[in-house]
Amino acid sequence: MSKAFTPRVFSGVQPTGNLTLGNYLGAITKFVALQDQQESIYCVVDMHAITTWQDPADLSAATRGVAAAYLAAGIDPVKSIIFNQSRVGAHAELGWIFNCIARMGWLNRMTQFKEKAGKNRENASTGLFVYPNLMAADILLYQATHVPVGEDQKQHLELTRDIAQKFNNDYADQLARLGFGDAFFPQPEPMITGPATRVMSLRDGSKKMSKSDPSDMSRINLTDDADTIAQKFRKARTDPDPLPSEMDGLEGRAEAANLVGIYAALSGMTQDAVLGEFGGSQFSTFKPELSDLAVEKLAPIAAEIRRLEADPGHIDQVLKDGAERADSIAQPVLASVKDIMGLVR
Ligand code: AQP
Repeated sequence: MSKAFTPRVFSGVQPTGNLTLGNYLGAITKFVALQDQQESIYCVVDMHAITTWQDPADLSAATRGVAAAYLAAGIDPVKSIIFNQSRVGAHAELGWIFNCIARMGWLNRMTQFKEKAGKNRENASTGLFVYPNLMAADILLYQATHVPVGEDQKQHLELTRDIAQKFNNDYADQLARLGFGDAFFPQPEPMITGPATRVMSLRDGSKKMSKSDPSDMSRINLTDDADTIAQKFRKARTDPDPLPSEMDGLEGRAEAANLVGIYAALSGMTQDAVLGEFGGSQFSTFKPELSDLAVEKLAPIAAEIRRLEADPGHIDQVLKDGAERADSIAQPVLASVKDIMGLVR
C-alpha cells in the first residue's frame, strides 16, 4: 500500500514584473480558495526570477509587489505561509540534490526552457535550464501534495513527480531501513482548473499573457487603472464576427475564446452561460461589459496593493515571519533527505 501524506498546498509566483490577470486567474484566485481547505504555503520565487537578468532594485520592488498582491487578493498571512524563496536556504540545497537526480534528457524536453531561451540558447543561464529542478525542490521540500498552477506549468509538475519517484526508487532500501515506508516524497497533484488556466495575450491569441512580454498592451496588470483596462480591452485583437451562442462556435477563434474565458473566470459563470448571455453580440458590445467587470473585480485589489506597497516594513515583516515558519517545516525534511542519501550532518 502506498504511503498517505498529509495534504499540503504549495505554489509560487516569480517577481519578474507586474502581476497580470493571467497570474491572478490562473494561480492567485486558487491560492485564496485553497487556504481554507488545506495548510497552504505561498512563495515569492525570487531565485527563479534570477534565472534571467533582473535589475536589483526592480527585483526587490517586484518581490514586495508579489507579496502585496498575495495579501491584497485575500491570502491571509496567519492562515497561510507567505515568504520569499531566497530566505529559506533549504530550497537551494534540495535544488542542488535534484540537479543530481534529474536526467539531462528530462530537462531537454522542457518546452518553457526552449521558449524562454529562444534562439539564444547558448547564452541562456544554466539556472534557466535547471529551473524545473529548483521548482521540484520548492514543492517537495514541504512534501506538498497539491500545486495550484496555470496550464503552462503542467510539464514542470510532471517532472517534479518524476524526480520524486526516482528519489523514492533510488533510495528504496534506505527508506525502508530508516522507517520511511515506500515513499519519502509524495506525488504532488497539479491543480489546473477553471475557465482561465491559460489566459492569452490581448495582442496575439496564440501567445500566453505574460508579465515579461515587451508589450504592455498584451496584458492587464493587476495595478492598471480603469481607463487603462478599458483601453487595453478596446484594443484587444479580435475577429470581425459576433460572439457565438455555443462553445463549438469558439473553435478556431482563439482571441474570442480568450475574452470569453476571462469573463467567465471573473464573473464565476461558466463559458456556456457567458455565451448564453452574449451570443450574437458584437465585440463592440461585449468588450465594454468585460472592461466594467474587470474594473469592478480588480480596482479594490489595485487599491489595496498600493496601500500595502506604501508600507514596505509591513510586507518585509510578513515575509520574514513566513520564512521562519517555512524553514521550520523545511529543515527536518532536508535533514531526512541527507540521512537517506548518506550525507553526513
Ligand atoms: N497567462 C496565464 N494564464 C494562466 N495562468 C498563468 N500563469 C502565468 N501566466 C498565466 C500562472 O501564474 C503562476 C505564476 O507564474 P510565474 O510567475 O511562475 O511565471 P510564468 O508562468 O512564467 O508567468 P509569466 O507571467 O509568464 O512570467 P514571466 O513573464 O516572468 O515568464 C503560475 O502558476 C503560472 O502557471
